[in-house]
Amino acid sequence: MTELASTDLAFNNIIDGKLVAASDGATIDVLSPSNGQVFASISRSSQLDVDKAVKSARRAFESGTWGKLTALERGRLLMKLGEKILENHEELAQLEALDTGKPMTQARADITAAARYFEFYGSAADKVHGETIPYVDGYTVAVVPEPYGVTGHVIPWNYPAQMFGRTLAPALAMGNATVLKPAEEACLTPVKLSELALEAGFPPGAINVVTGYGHEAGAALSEHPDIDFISFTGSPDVGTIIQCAAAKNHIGCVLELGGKSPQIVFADADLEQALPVITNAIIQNAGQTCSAGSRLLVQQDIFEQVKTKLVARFSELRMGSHEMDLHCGPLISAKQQQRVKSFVDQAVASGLPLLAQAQLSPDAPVDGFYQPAALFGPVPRDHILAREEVFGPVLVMIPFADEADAIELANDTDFGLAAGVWTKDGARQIRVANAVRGGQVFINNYGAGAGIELPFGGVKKSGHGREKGFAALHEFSTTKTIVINHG
Ligand code: TAP
Repeated sequence: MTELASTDLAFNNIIDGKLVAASDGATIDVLSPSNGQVFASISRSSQLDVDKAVKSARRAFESGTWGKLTALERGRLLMKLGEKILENHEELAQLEALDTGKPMTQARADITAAARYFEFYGSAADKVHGETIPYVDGYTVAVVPEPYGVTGHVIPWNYPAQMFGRTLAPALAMGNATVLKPAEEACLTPVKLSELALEAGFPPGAINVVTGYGHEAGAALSEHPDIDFISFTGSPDVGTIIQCAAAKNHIGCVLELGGKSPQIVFADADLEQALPVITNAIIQNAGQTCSAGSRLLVQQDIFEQVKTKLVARFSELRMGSHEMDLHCGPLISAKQQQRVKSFVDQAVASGLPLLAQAQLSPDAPVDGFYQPAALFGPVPRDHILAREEVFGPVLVMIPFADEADAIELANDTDFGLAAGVWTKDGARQIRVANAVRGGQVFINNYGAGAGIELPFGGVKKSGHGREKGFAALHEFSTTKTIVINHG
């Protein structure tokens, strides 16, 4: 991979195996969240650029270069890309941290995960088999998995490298040709990863990347009449737009739209085990994680005890630039920082107890988008802070009476992505896991979002469909039923 300088970087689209600027040469400045300074630029793609990318994907799919490869051949290419990511691990991690502001430790973990997606789906590509169905005498019926064709992918800014792997690897493993529109705030590693894919031997058109604004390039991609399926991760509002666009083209979509995930702590929980995990689940990536454990439901018998311990933890949290590698980095943008700050300010103004906040390191650059992690509690169940996705490092504590109350409270939300349950009672573990509505439930642990092998997605306003695990291979493919009359 070409060496990454830290200043004056210009990132192009990748269309048909070539690095190309936007057709009209338009660009967008890229800011470092750690210091608010411009350090790079990306292409501001238009409908024309998106159309070129979709046409390139269509050619790759229809031609022998990509569409006719065997599953084994595709799998080998994916695994080769996984190797290349690991070979360039540190450079990619530094770019990811610079672009998103996330601490270096988190950025390194993200690049490892990106590689793991290509390892996992590369080795799985030739293990998705069809089935035969016993039918009328004299007939044989085969059900064969098939790629959709051209898949569109719109991803957010919180984990660009991981999202690149999460959404593209299974689609490619199944033989689709892809067009990706990363978020304009953070799209540098997706561009670099696509360059690595070309080095790994992916043919032109298998992976196209068009950068730019959501309402321009993103809308052009999701509305394009020649895509066959679309995957979106981001806000519920844009999820609605994407689903409407998919409906107009009569294509399917998978939507992952965030959450307000509960961590349920019963009185018999092992707090030494639980509290570090619960803290990490809200401060990881400065709370900009769809599966952040943002609602802490605590049995009232131990509420004061948990509160005291968490106040101590939150008071010790430190915040700084990506290079300082502290507990939290900045938020992605001034807009996101203002959004989270306004939630916090309104909560304080409404009289909610702000129990503790993280401290900004005195060495942090002055113009970064920093917003301290905050702990509130007790928070009334109907307060906006208890109900809306803040997408920042804000944890709300809510007391509950007993198991039935905990389940009712956990489900009293528009969302249903993930949940954590902390109790030593085995029967209760199963009862609560069964009763909580969501895509993932963790008992005495919380690795939500992590685990490439584990199907991930939501119910209710958190979206539908599944990525990760073998479920994603089914999500990014369809089936054909072949009925043979042999007399
Ligand atoms: P979104 O607007 O949902 O952005 C997600 C992706 O959709 C980005 O690539 C965005 O592009 C694109 N997009 C925006 N408008 C589009 C359109 N009309 N058609 C097609 N694509 C479009 O999220 P945001 O504005 O960055 O953040 C707002 C809130 O969304 C956050 O505060 C948070 O609550 C939530 N959010 C959730 C998640 C997850 S993982 N669930 C991730 C990010 C944000 P551009 O960014 O380039 O405009």
